[in-house]
Amino acid sequence: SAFESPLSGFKTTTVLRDSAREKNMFLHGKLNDQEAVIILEKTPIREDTLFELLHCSRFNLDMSNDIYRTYQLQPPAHLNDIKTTVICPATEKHVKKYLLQETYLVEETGEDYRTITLPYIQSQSFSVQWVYNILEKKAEAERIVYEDPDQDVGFVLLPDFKWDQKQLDNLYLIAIVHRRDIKSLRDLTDMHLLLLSNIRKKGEENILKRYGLAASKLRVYLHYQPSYYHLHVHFTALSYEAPGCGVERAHLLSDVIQNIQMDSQYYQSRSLSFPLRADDNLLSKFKEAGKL
Ligand code: M7G
Repeated sequence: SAFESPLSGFKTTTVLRDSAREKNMFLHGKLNDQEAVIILEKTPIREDTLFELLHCSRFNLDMSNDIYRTYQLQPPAHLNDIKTTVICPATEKHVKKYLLQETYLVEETGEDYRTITLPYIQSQSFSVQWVYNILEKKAEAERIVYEDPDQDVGFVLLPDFKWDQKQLDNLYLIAIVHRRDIKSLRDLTDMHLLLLSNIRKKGEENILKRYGLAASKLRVYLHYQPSYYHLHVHFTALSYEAPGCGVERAHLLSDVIQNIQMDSQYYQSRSLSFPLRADDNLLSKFKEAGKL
C-alpha cells in the first residue's frame, strides 16, 4: 500500500554517529539485503508554524516548581517531521564518511597532489552519477532554482540535499558546473575565471530573487578535498555553521577568484591543507610517502 514504510526492511548493524546537540543519528545497516546508510535528523522549529505549535499541540506537564514549569509537547503530526536521508546501496566510503573518526591535517604541495592525490582519486573516488543525473535532468529537475545552460561557463543551482528548504536559517544550495573536466580547486586556472565569476554573480542574484537573501548574508565556497570530484560551489546562509565550512576545508569563492587573478597557477603550485579521517586511504598514501 502507499502507506507501507519504505524502510521496514531496514536492519541496523551500527550507529555510526549520533549527537544529542545536533539531534541527529547516522545508521549503517542492511535494507533488503543491500548495504545502506540512513541519516535521521530532527528539523528546526519554524517561526511560521509557532501559532499552530502552541495552539494545537498536546501539553504534558513534566514538573512545576515556583515560577518554573517544563512540558513535553506533542505537536500535530505534520509539525513533527524527521528529515531522513537514505543512501542505498551504500559503498564502504559512504559508511566511513559518516563514522565519527579522528582527523589529521595534511599539507599537500602541488607535487604531492600530482604524485599522491591525483593517482589516488583517479582510482578511488566516489561515483558522480548523481551529478550527471542533475545536469541531464534525470533527477531533481523540479528542484532546480536556476540554470545557465552554457556548456563552458554554465551551471545548475539547486538545493543541497542537506537542506529541507523549510527555513532560511540553514539555507544550503550548490552550483554544479556543466563542464565535466574540472575535478576540484586544484584544476582551476585563469581559463576558468569567467566560469567562477559567472557562478558567483548569477548564483547570488538568483538566491536574492528566490529567497530574498542578499550576497552579504551568504558564504560562497569550495571544499578541498571535496567528496565528489566534479566542480561544485557551496552557497550557505552566513548564519549557519554548515558541516565542513571551517578554515581547514572551505575556500571562499571570492578568494579563489582573486588568487587566480594574481597568479594563474596559484592552485597548481601552492600547498593546500585539509583534514583527513584516520581511516581515509588517502591518509595512508601520504604516510607511505613519508609525508606525515
Ligand atoms: P562536497 O564538498 O563534495 O562533499 O560537497 P561533502 O558532502 O563532504 O561536503 C558535495 C555536496 O553535495 C554536499 O553538500 C552534499 O550534501 C551534496 N549532495 C550530495 N549528494 C549525493 C547529493 C544529491 O544527490 N543531491 C543534492 N541535491 N545534493 C547532494
